[in-house]
Amino acid sequence: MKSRMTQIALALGAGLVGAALATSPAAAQATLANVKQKGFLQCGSNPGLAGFGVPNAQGEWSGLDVDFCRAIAAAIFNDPTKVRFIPLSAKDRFTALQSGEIDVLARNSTMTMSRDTQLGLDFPVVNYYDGQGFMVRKKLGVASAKELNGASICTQQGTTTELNLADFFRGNNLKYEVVAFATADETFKAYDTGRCDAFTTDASGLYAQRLISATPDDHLVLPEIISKEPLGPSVRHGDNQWADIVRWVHNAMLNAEEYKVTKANVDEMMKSPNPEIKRLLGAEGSFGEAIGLTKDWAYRIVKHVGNYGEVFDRNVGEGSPLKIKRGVNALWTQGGLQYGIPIR
Ligand SMILES: N[C@@H](CCC(=O)N[C@@H](CS)C(=O)NCC(=O)O)C(=O)O
Repeated sequence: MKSRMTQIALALGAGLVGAALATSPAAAQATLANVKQKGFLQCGSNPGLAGFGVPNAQGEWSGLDVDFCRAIAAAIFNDPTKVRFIPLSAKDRFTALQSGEIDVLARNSTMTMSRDTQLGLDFPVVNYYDGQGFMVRKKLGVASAKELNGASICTQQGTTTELNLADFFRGNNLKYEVVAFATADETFKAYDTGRCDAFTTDASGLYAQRLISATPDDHLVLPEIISKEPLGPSVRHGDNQWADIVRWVHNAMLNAEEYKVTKANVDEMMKSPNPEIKRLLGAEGSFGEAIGLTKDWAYRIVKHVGNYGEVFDRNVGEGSPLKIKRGVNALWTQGGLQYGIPIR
């Protein structure tokens, strides 16, 4: 049977959508012009994942992915509030991007080859390196995912999680029963109320869901990370200028962290003699104009939103309830994988 994702792609003729965008110059450069004309960015967001994307009771959104969209808005409009967050389920997210309902999808979405090449989409950067893990109740008496033979496992539909789960159990010759739901809320509630022996999702999601458990101390995260989940924003294939903007927004935030340019000191840093900082902040060169923006595009990002480290810390790191370590998301200078491409 064809996967749900392939069915969506075929149903929409996603390959054709991508090809049409790639060959029509008007459509190819349409997103930035369209966003400027609307006066705001439409950002496809997670409706309920603490640390990545979630609105509070007042309708104010927060999260690493939410801040990524604010950074794009800051770069374009010098105003991080010029964003509308569109809540999207895992199942509907790529269709919303293909159909033009949103300008960018920033919703803890794993870049995979089929998503990048068969859905008419592109993933310009990875803003969070993740991997899939398992959570169980301590009283189940299991210390490794390999002891889950015969277990029932709660997971979410339309995700890589479902597919990795099948690979892991098949690869280890274990039996399991999958219990899949449409939303994270339903999935975790089902597990939390005893419907499943285990709950599986991206490790970041395990941290986030544990926070809302009725009894957080009753649960244990198992040591295995069974997949690579490079999470990143995506755009429609064919609009290279828009993909460039998304790519360079992330790189600007990484370079700002590397050169210690922060929300608090960015004005001071405008006077820095360091040529890397001069190019980043637009004191030298015209890198912003080359992507359809202004000279001070990266200054605006850091001034309004902060550098990557600041955004990581307040949403998912030590400054947040999740307290996730930088780990592989540390800068390359600290032994991590986040490596800002040079602005020159
Ligand atoms: N990274 C995986 C999983 C993404 C995903 O949607 N995860 C769930 C579980 S943490 C989620 O964010 N759900 C939030 C919701 O639907 O409210 C993917 O791209 O397929």
